[in-house]
This record gives sequence, structure tokens and C-alpha cells, in this order.
Amino acid sequence: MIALLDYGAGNVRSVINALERLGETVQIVSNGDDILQADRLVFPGVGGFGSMMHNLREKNFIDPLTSYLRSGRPFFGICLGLQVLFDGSEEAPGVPGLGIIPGQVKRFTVDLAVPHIGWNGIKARQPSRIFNGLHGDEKFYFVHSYHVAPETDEWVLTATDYGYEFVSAIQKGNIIATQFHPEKSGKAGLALLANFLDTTREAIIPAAGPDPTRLAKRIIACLDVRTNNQGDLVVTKGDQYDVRENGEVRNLGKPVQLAGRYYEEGADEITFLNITAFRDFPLKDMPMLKVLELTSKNVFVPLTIGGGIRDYKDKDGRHWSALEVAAEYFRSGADKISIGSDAVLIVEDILKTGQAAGMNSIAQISRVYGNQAVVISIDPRRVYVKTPDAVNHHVIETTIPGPGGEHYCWYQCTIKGGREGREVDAVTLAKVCEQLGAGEILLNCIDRDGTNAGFDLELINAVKNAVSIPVIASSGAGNVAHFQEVFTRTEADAALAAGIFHRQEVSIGEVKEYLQNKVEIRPV
Ligand code: 1PR
Repeated sequence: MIALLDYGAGNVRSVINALERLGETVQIVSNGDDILQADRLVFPGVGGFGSMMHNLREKNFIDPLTSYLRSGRPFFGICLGLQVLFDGSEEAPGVPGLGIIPGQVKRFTVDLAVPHIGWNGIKARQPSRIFNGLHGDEKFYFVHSYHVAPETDEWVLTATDYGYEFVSAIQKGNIIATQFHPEKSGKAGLALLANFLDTTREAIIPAAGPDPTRLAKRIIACLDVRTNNQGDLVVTKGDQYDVRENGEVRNLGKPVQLAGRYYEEGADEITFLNITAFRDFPLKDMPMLKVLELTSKNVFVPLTIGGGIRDYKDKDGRHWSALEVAAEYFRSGADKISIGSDAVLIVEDILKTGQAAGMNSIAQISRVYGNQAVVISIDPRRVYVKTPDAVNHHVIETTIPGPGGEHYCWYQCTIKGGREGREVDAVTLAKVCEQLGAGEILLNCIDRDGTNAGFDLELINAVKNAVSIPVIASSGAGNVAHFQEVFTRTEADAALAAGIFHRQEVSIGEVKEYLQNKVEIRPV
């Protein structure tokens, strides 16, 4: 039995799944006594520093947690579960932390995308049992905008580089805490957690890994999911968003099985898009929640779910906020949600009125679950124009001339799965969404989707240059060289593909093998 501290602010499902996979029975603590009586305690902090401390105080957890930490019993903190041990954080000035380790939590001051999202390495600074079986060159999944800065090096367990070196794990007696997420770090992460659970394992220093460590470019498998004519939930794939062939929805496999296969092949993340959610109320769409639940039991890399995240009125007149819809997905095992159509409508409104109307879904969800949990999925298509000032949109000069020989185009955002074009361009959309609190952009391209013609590099460069949050390049991957191209000719942080993986033309392992020594990747 292992105790898990959950103050009810977010997704702890993946940590529970990882611990259960390692044979543990997890008890979620519901009061201070549960903390005081625990033999081993795991704390996956979620949300922001200020709201975490507020929640811990409200639940009267601060004193029992501090006594537990002083008792010398095993403790594993993850992400904010590391930051809580410090004196305070720049994220919430004036709010004290637990003060177990002297020092502050600071925001990244780097000329790189923040949050720091993705797979990065660790450099061991002292022996620990958690290193057993590691080779030293493994990468772990990070997602954070703040990092700890201890006053002394005494308890630094690992360091990682992102613009500069920061402390990525600490160890003080039986207290171990990591900034990265072992529960989302594939087999290496599970091995590290298993080492923590077995307190009899010897403390070792792993072989030295790369120095400096490098953030990997991510390879993401995307599963577009919908119900077919027979009523089964299937993975499908469109050609420029048209998923039907001879009147039938293309059926490329079962969502849970395919996701499991991509995890085994080395996918760095998996994205599910419920592509018909704009028609129906998604919380009635229980199969999708079930797909997430089942997938997250066996897949230990980040899971994103998109489709239908917006406000609803159900048939009984009950209002559901986008936040409530997202909460259901997080509870079922999602780590991030992706917003498509609703983001376009929100930005349109802001551009029209000059101000954000009330609390929109992007701001709401990112405030509760953190910016990193909100991805904006953009579905743009090219619109050619004769001159750069022909329209009031972000126009680019293109090397791919239009049907009338035009050398300029803009990227029109669409909603409802590409069915409806709107008067917003992709660059503006990305910029406004970043300001509203989005943590990442999933940049599709209808012109390239399913064509195998390669990514639209001009689109990716235009958007990437306009925002500082990570951008996932999507649509058009047709061979392994396209991945090298997108990572060397743009600053994309990740590349997503669907068709070539589903049709087994190329495996994720083959993509990674090809990229080895050309582009920084997480080895399979
Ligand atoms: O608008 O918030 O309900 O979200 C709906 C989501 O569903 C959006 O993210 C939208 O991109 C997606 N979607 C809607 N209709 C379709 C469709 O195909 N008919 N799929 C659709 C979008 C595009 C990519 C695809 C890449 C890579 N799929 O995600 O996976 O283009 O494909 P490729 O490698 O085969 O070229 P909302």
C-alpha cells in the first residue's frame, strides 16, 4: 500500500496507473491522519504554486505533511511535489512553501520556448537507488515554466540543461523529488519509480550521460477517432479532412490497440482527436472516455485529447462549461486537452470587440490545470492573394505559387473539422491564444493532410516565429526524410503524423532510427 496525496486540483490518474502497473495498491489520502500514518507517500503536485499551497492549507495538510517529511519516511514528489519543498516561488510571491529545502522556485529566463515541454536528459550529482538499471542517457518527460533553485548543492540529485543548467531532482535522506514526470517517461520512468518503491536497492551513480543534456524533438502519433457506419469507434484518417472512401468511413484500427502499439514503438506522445465531437455533446460520448481510461493504464507517455471542448447546453437545458468537459477528460487519463473550433470563435470575438468576453475556455482551463495542459489545434488552409496588402491578415510570401500564379497567401482558420472557413488567420490565432494562456500549438494544414507531400514549412515558420510556446508541426508526413526536413528547416518542437503510421508505411522506430545523429531525439 502506498499513500498518494491528491488535493483534488487535477489529473493524478497517470501516477496512480503507473504505481498500479508496478504492483502497488494506492490509497488516496483524505485527511491529515492518512498522511501521518503512511509508510510511503507520493505527491504529484498539479496546478500552480499558489493554488497548491492554498489547497494544502484548506485541507489542513500542511502540518501533517511537514511532520511526515521530517520523519525520514520515503517521500516521492513530482513536479510541484518538488517545488512545494522550497521556501517559496516566483509564481506566487509572498506565499510560503514548506521550507524543507532552503531556496526559491524561479521562472525560466531563457530565449527558448517556455514552458519547457518534452523529453530531456538528467546528469546525476549523487548516488541514489532510483538510478538502478539506468544507462545514463535516458530522457524523461518535463513540462514546467518554473524550476527550483536551492541555496546549496548539498541535496541536488540531478541537473538538466535548458538554456542554462537547472536542478531537475533533489534527494534529502528519504525525500526524493523530480521536476520531470516519471509516470509519463515510458519504461525509464517506470524503472525509476520501481527503484523508489524498493527501499532495499543500492544507491548508485549511473554512467555519465550527455553533457549538456538536450531537449528532444518529439514524434507524436495522432489518432483521429469517430464512429463508423456500423456504430464502432474506429481510428480513421482523411485526405484533406475527407475521411470517407466509397461512402464508408475509413477504418484503420481500434484506438486502444493502436495507441498501445505506438507506445511500444517509441512514440513520445499520443494524441486522440474526436473528430465528430462538434456535432454531439461529448460527455454523452462515453466510448471516448473509456478509450482514454484504457489507454492510460498501459501507455506511459503524455496523452492529449481533442474534439468538442467548449461550453454546451445538454438536451435537459443543463449548462456544461468547457472546463467541466475538460475535467472529465483529465479524470479519464488525459494529460492535455486540445481546443480547435472554440479557439477560433474566441479569437474572432476578441478581434471584433477588442476584449476577451468573460472567462473563455482557454483561460479557464489553463488557470485550473496549467498552461501546459491546453493545446490549440489549428486547422488552416491556404488562401492565395495577389499582393501582401490584399487582405487584413498575416500574409506570407510563398515559394509555392497559387493557381493564378500568386506569390502570396494567408492561412485561413476553419472550424468544424475544416467545414467552415472563418475570418481569422493562423498566425493571429496562435498569438492571441498564447496570450490567453495556451501552452502549445498543434498546427495542422488541410492542404497537406493525408497527402504524404511533406509538412508545410512556410506555415510552420510563420507561426513559430510569432509565438514563444512550443509548436507541433502536423499534416503531410510521407516518409522519414520529411521529419528531418521539418526539424532542420523550421524550429518546430515536435512533429505529428497519422496516415503513414496507421498504414504501416513507416514505423515510429524507423523515423527515430533515421533521425539518430541528425536531430536530437529520445532513443526508443
Ligand atoms: O474543433 O475543438 O471540436 O476539435 C476537433 C478536432 O478534430 C480538431 O483538432 C481537428 O483538427 C480535428 N478534425 C476534425 N475533423 C477532422 C477530419 O479529418 N475530418 N482531423 C479532423 C484532423 C488532422 C490531423 C492529422 C494530421 C496528420 N486531423 O490531426 O492527424 O493532419 O495527418 P497525416 O500525417 O496523415 O497527414 P474541435
